[in-house]
Amino acid sequence: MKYLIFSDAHLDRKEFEFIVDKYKDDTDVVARFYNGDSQFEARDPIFEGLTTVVGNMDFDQPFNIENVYHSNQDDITFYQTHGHLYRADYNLDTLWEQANKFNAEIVLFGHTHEVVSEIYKGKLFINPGSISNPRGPQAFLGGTYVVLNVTNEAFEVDYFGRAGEKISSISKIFERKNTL
Ligand SMILES: [Mn+2]
Repeated sequence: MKYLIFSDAHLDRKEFEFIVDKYKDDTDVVARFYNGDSQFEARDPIFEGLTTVVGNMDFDQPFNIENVYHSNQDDITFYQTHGHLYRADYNLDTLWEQANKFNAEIVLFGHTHEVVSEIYKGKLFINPGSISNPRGPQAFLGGTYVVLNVTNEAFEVDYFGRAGEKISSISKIFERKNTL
């Protein structure tokens, strides 16, 4: 099945809505994760159907700090948080420790606005980058998001640009047997 993962829109409502609309009728997409820092109100209808968390620039109280999501379809557990509370700027260890409390094998975060997809100590870490304010080596792409495709054998992390075009150069495939 597929999982939409995007983050750090920072008031770019038009792009946020473009991404949600693009996948809203895709029945292969079983969950839609937004990793924080929209700067929209938590009750904003834009979040309908999304699993979301609070970012350091979200000052509305009702957002969750973290979410644990188990997919029965793929028998995997996701841990989602923005990252500012777990030292995502510095390394993946603090995030790893937190995700491991919930036996999550996939860790979703944002905050740094930098693209990350790697297996670290048996967990797949995904930062989709920012859709509106990218930083780091992939900033020249102008903004990115992810569609994760899970099969019996693999995690396919597909990156897309703001116009919905696939970016093959940074998309990756990981074997599931390499995660715990
Ligand atoms: Mn941010």
